[in-house]
Amino acid sequence: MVYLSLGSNLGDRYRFLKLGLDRLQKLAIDGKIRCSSIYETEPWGLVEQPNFLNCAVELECSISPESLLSEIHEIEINAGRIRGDKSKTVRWGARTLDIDILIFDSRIIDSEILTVPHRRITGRKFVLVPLSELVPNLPVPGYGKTVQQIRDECQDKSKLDLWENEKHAFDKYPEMKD
Ligand code: A4P
Ligand code: MG
Repeated sequence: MVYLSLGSNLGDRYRFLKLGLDRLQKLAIDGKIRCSSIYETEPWGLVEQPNFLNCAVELECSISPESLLSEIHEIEINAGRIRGDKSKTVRWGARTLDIDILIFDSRIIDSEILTVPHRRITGRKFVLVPLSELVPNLPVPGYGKTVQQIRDECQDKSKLDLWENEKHAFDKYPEMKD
């Protein structure tokens, strides 16, 4: 079981999230994903940029974490994201679609290209609030705490609200919320 975080703060943010969800659904073993509510969130890190839409997703997949990372990069590129050219990209800056691997089974990975659980998972409400909707009692590998415990202890004060158009969000994915 894999848990991902999706974020967008450029252009038609909801369309980019849906594009990501569509592509992730194709990667899932049974063609199903479970998605949290969508939240409108204040930018974390680099604050002078537009608000994000964020959500978390659960899926079961049979590929390796490294292959999943390549698939994710391809999905991001498909969503028009520019990557790799440092003159055009800014760390923590605005993006059409960002997908991060939060948790991959009980794996703990710290390689040059991949850190799992995500190295900033404990400091970000925009990740922990949606994720705790899906799996509050899941222990986060290597932390000895559940998602909900980490969320409750998180000091991040950035503002986060259910997205006002959230009620329309899952017209296309009625099965996805539970
Ligand atoms: N990488 C290592 N571990 C992972 C992982 N677990 N999942 C590597 C995904 N990628 C991982 O990422 C840089 C490299 O990290 C990848 O190529 C991969 O090999 P990137 O997406 O190219 O760069 P980035 O996203 O600009 O940097 P970074 O440090 O990953 O930023 P974050 O942590 O993704 O933060 N505020 C709000 N409210 N909502 C947001 O969604 N997002 C960010 C981006 C900042 N502020 C935000 C939000
Ligand atoms: Mg990222």
